[in-house]
Formats: sequence, structure tokens, C-alpha cells
Amino acid sequence: MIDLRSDTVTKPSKGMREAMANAEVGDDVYGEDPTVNELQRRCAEITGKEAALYVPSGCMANQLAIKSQTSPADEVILESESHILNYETAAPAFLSQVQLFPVQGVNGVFTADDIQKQIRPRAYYFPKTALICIENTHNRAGGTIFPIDEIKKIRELALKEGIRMHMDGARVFNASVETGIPVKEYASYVDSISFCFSKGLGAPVGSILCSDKETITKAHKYRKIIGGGMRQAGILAAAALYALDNNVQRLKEDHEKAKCFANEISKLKDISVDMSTVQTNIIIFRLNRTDEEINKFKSALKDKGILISDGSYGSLRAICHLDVSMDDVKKAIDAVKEVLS
Ligand code: TLP
Repeated sequence: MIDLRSDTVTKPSKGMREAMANAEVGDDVYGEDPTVNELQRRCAEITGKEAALYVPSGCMANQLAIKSQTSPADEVILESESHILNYETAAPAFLSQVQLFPVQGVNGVFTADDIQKQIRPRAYYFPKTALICIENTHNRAGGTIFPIDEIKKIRELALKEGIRMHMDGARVFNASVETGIPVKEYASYVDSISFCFSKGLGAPVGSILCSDKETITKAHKYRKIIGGGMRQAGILAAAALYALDNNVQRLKEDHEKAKCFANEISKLKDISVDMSTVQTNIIIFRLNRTDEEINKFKSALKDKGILISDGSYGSLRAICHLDVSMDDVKKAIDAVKEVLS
């Protein structure tokens, strides 16, 4: 199968498995796992933050960021197509008792001007705007990169208003290798940043939350409360360290594959792709057919060994990653052509 449903489907390579097998481990609930400790140290260094916390998933990293930086009845501004709003099963309401204020952006990007209007005046009858979340790269928008100049403007506004900022950087390394902007620089404009090892970086499990010591101390406690304390997790952290050492620069290849796939399928009748959104490894496209025909298209592709997934609002999504070669991408393009002809 050529699995383009997500970059989460990647399997640990031989080298990664060896690193996992050889990992030194200890009980991380006692803080005694040397490999987890090394991963957290390394990620704090990469992001220029004081501390980091290894967690099982990107959702948990985002939710701990919200929980640690808000109080019940606060408000969180985020983009209306963001992962936190759409795919995290209303966890901010469930875990943090906060209200989400979605602001519609363009291709996942909102501006400081957009947000300014939505910041609540400080009055007892308004919720307190406590946190602004930005997603970089933006999943539902097609892997779009949040422009650094806009992040800076939002940061200025947030500092002026006393609002904290979190970056859902599940795929921030994709943004970084594409723009050449170090992750540390992205991180310098937010109070907390999370990223995932289990997507394009190719690890089987795990994400990290990086922030100041106080926030990470809170997140550590909340991770325990929600059952996220892990024991000999060094075996997993070793995969994450291997990913940081070996799988970052190669993300650029995934972007090239995505551009190639998007380019070729955009030439086909009935397929539309907004090429301006194909900036990293995700391709969101539309098949201008009925829902039933779209389902048939997906299953015909599956019969040919190609898996794709649904995007939002009837769109389709393909993602390139390290387990899909340029040859596989060419096969996928041919399959799309055959199925449509
Ligand atoms: N995204 C998954 C699905 O949940 C949609 C995918 O296949 O793309 N932030 C962003 C921007 C994400 O795209 C995801 C996962 C997460 C957070 C959550 O990560 P996990 O799945 O590790 O909880």
C-alpha cells in the first residue's frame, strides 16, 4: 500500500528500532529515565525554552499547554480550522473549562488586526482573553506556514495585552526546513510550543511541550492527573532523539514530493488544487463530483493500493512522508489518472 492518509502512519526504520532497543531506561515518573531526560533537555535547547515535557501525543501537548496557561472561564483565541478546535474532541471545555473563540484566517493564518477586535476588554462580565494559539504548519489549510512577520505582530499585541501564546507546532520542523527559519526563532515569539515526533519525523509515538519552568511544572502535574505519566518511556524517547538526529533535513524531500503530486493532479479534469497552499508536505484537493462519486474514487484508488484521507468540507487530503518515495508518488499520480479516465 502507498499510504498517503497521513504522516502519522510512518513506521520506525531499522536504525530507529536499533536506537530504541539500545536505549537506557529508568522510571520516568521518578524522573529517572536518562533518555527521556536527554530528549527533554535537547528539545528545550532546540526551542530556546527553559524546560520541556515529553508526552504521548500532540493532543496531550496542546491540552497541557492550554490547561497550564489558563483558568476556568478564560477564553482562548484560535483559528477556526485549527486542530485544537476541530480534532481534539472539545478537550479544552472538558479539561480546562475554557471557552474557545475561533477567528477565521486565510489558509489557516489570521492577522494581529483580526485578533485585536476579539480581545475582550477587561471587565468582570467578559471572559478574560488568556491565550492565543497558532498552528504552524496548519493542517486543515494544507500544511501552510504561518508567516514569521505576522507571528511577530501577534506577539507584540499579545505582550501589550498580557495574553500568552501557544504554537501548535505539530509540524513546525516542516515550516522550519522550508523557510530556513530555525525552530528556536519560531519558539521565541510564543510562550509555549509543542511539536510531534510521530508525524513527518517518523517516530512511532510522542510529542513534546516546551515552555518556561513554571508552565512545564504545571503541565507535568496535569500530565500525571490525566494518566499520561509513563515509566520506561526512554525506549520511545530514543526514537524521538533518533528522529531529531536523522529525519529533520529530509522533510524537504517530502515537500518536493507533495509539490510534484499536487502539480500533476491539478492538471486533471475535475480536480482542483489551490497550489498556493501546497507549501510543505500536505495536499488538500477537491474532486468536483458528487459525494457518491468521490467515495467511489477513494475506493478505486484503494483497489490500486493508494490510500488518501478526507480533508474538511468534502475536500480530500494526501500527505507525503518518509515511507513514501518519489516513485510511489509517481505511481499514485498514475493511479489517480487511471481512476479518473
Ligand atoms: N493530526 C492528525 C489527525 O488528528 C487529523 C493528522 O493525521 O494530521 N496538531 C496538529 C496540527 C495535528 O495535525 C495533529 C494530528 C495533532 C496536533 C495531534 O497529534 P496526535 O495525533 O499525536 O495527538
